[in-house]
Amino acid sequence: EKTTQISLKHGSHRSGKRTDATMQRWREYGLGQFIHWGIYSIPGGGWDGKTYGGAAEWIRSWSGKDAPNDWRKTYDNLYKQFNPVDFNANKWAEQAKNMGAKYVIFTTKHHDGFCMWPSKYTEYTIANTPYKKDIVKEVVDAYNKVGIDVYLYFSVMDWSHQGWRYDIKSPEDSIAFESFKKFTRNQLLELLTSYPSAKGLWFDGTWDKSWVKQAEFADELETEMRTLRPGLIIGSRFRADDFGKRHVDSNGVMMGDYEQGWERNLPNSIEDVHGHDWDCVMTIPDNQWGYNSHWKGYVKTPYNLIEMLVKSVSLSGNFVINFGPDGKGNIRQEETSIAKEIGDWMKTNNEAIYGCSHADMKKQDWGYFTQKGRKLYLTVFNRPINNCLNVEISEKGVKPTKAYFLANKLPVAIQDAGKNKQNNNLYNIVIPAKYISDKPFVIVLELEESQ
Ligand code: JFZ
Repeated sequence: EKTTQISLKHGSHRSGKRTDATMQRWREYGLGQFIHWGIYSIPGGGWDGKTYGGAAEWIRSWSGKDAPNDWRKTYDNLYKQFNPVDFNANKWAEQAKNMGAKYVIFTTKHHDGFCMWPSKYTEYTIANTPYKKDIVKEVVDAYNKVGIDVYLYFSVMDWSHQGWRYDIKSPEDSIAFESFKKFTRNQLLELLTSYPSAKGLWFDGTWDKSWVKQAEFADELETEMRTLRPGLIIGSRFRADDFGKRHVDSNGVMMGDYEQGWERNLPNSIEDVHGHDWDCVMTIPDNQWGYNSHWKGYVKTPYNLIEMLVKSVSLSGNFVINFGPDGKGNIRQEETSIAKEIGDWMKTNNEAIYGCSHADMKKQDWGYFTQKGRKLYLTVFNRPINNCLNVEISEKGVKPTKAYFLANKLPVAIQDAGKNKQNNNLYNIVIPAKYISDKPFVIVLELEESQ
């Protein structure tokens, strides 16, 4: 713990979690969907018969070594053929809803700078493609219609803007970057004004020195956006403090409303979370966000993803699964079937997810605890040979009152497992031997009121 506080003009402006209803709604989502869709979805990780191993949405940056010389020029003209004839925002929204997602994060602009909305601050937008229509609007409207909250992904780094710099080393860089800052502010205010139902912004591409040096500008812009849209939710990845410290300021206090650092990575214990709100964004293959026609390596199964979801909620976080539609607007078969399987599981078990959070219980090897009020949810991934789920109740003197399967409310026996030196609140929840399941399942354990 730090005892002396460094004086910061542009550090965090709050300690502890947000307490308002809008943020509480975010906290209760449990499951979200990420969509990476843009010009990179046309080549889909390959070009001229070559496939590339890196993340497909980064393909423009690989010109040089093994890509054709004019690749960047080719890439920058791809928008002239962007015409996703199969795109149907309502169909995507329906699929997300059936999967059980409560929020979606949609790429309005990735690192290449192509805008999926008709921004008036650049020509490089959807308005100048054969498709013409405002895709951000279609997505926002369709998802809102089925009750899913929308968050706008926005990359600050923009390879298409002549003022973008990785660092500022000369007066020329400085002048160029000033024009870029103005452009960025314009675009963000434009997005917030054009899509007022969007609940928040998901920032990316903020790691370069040029941006890290803009503590004052970014802080003021954040305030301006929050004033324009009270309740707006912004993660920890937007700005740096006076000393260039990101996510968490020089006094160790998180900047933004939730920790955005859990990218393809999960905390392992509640200590890892440091009392922050957080979400984890996860790809289905190893590291592909945009469409890649040739998924290589291990592809996560619905079982893997459900375990990550339950683990996230057990540590009071949200879990967000990425989808990368192709250049025509189709969600690939692999993703569709994963969404369906997760949705089937969620239909039976979502009570263990929505509105649930960390339970103050000793972690057990059979799976994860989540909690809402006096109900504990035991999601079982590793069924013990003896069918006994060990439970230690941390709250002194509190007894479990009943246990039952979430799926059908059939009762499950609670066996007093005695006491040991550390704890006299040990129980076995006994799974009936004849109960067979090929999927993770949930047992509800109700507790007495606190003493
Ligand atoms: C970024 C992007 O570069 C990538 O294309 C994708 O959009 C992803 C969601 O975000 O990649 C990141 C961002 C953050 C970290 C790593 C890769 N991080 O915090 O470790």
